[in-house]
Amino acid sequence: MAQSSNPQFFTQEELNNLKSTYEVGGLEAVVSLIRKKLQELQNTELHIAVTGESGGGKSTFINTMRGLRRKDKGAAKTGTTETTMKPTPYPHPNMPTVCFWDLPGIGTTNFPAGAYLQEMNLNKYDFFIVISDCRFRENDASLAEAMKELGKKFYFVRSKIDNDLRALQMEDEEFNTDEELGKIRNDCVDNLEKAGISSADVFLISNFKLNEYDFPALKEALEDGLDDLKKHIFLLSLQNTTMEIIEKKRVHLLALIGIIAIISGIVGAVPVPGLSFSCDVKLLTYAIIHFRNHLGLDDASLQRLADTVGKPMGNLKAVAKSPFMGEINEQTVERMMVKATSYTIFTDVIRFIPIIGSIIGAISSAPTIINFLKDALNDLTENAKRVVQVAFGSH
Ligand SMILES: Nc1nc2c(ncn2[C@@H]2O[C@H](COP(=O)(O)OP(=O)(O)O)[C@@H](O)[C@H]2O)c(=O)[nH]1
Ligand SMILES: [Mg+2]
Repeated sequence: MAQSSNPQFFTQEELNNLKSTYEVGGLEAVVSLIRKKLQELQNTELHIAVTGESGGGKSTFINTMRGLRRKDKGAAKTGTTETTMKPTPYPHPNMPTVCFWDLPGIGTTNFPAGAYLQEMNLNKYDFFIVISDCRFRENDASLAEAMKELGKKFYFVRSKIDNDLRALQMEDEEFNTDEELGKIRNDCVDNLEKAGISSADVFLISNFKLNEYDFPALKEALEDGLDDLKKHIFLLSLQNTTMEIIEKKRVHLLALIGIIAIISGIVGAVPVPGLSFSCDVKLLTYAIIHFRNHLGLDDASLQRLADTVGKPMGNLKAVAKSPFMGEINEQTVERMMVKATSYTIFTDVIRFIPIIGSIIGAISSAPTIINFLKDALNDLTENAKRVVQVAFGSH
């Protein structure tokens, strides 16, 4: 499947179809295709399987990836010894279509891979993460082999790196962190090779250090391994821990604006007082709330981030202030629309989907809608960046 750093909601085939539909049936005809795409995006699911020996850090990893701590509602219980082999789903709190599955001990000594794999519906998972806090064993490798046969991606994660480094520190104050990490990595790779998996990517992480060691690289690799719609929802599900993540989210949401402008400029449109065109205020309201939630600016996400970094939520909220952070409903959006100015330059919005450009050109309200949503998105992005600065900054 084609990989790209830019979001591409439409395949080339769909774009061609859009083009010919537009040429024959005009705006009305393409709207249903575009709606369908939006629906498809909403229905897209991502299932991430997390497996490995008991105690390796699966449950903690699943919580960390969802921005949860062990005491939070919906958190996976940590530090327990599994007695069940039933896969347990843990949906993302903000994006329930992204679901992590705890698959305890598949491929471990107690449950040899071969027989067990047969019984489980492993095909439904998009990729597999094998977590270990020590060496990867033969069973991890046989699991990987089975995944390869199914055509599934898998990633090896070596957890609890913070413990390894702490132990080294106690033994010897003078050590080179990179060198030591290199040794651990090589040891993992060697073990996997011995078990028959060559040139595996191993990510060294601490579940408690979100921006350290290979955690950022792991998130990037997981994202790179996904195609467009799944990539989109995975990215939006990530907790805002770095500026890069926020910037990527912005680009993905920006690409949605063209699609929203087409639908809200044509379907179910209501006239906005003071403006010379009609638009679907409901859809715009929905879009802004959607942007806000996925940029981690709703109260629940802010609270989770505050808890993650151990700072009062008030400190984070204090820097997230703008009209788009206030009450958003159809009335407030309508009022804001009236104040919005209309430009005609919005090439960055349509850059991702060239054919959409000519469709947008035929909608009189599109420039205003696009600009309005772009302003909202940029404003919210700035808020999100300020929040992350406070969360991970030294004050
Ligand atoms: N220091 C450290 N402890 C961890 C890390 N990940 C998990 N743990 C701890 O290891 C223990 C087992 O983790 P858990 O997630 O329950 O493992 P599971 O059995 O694979 O689900 C718990 O006490 C966790 O707090 C990590 O990255 N660093
Ligand atoms: Mg567990």
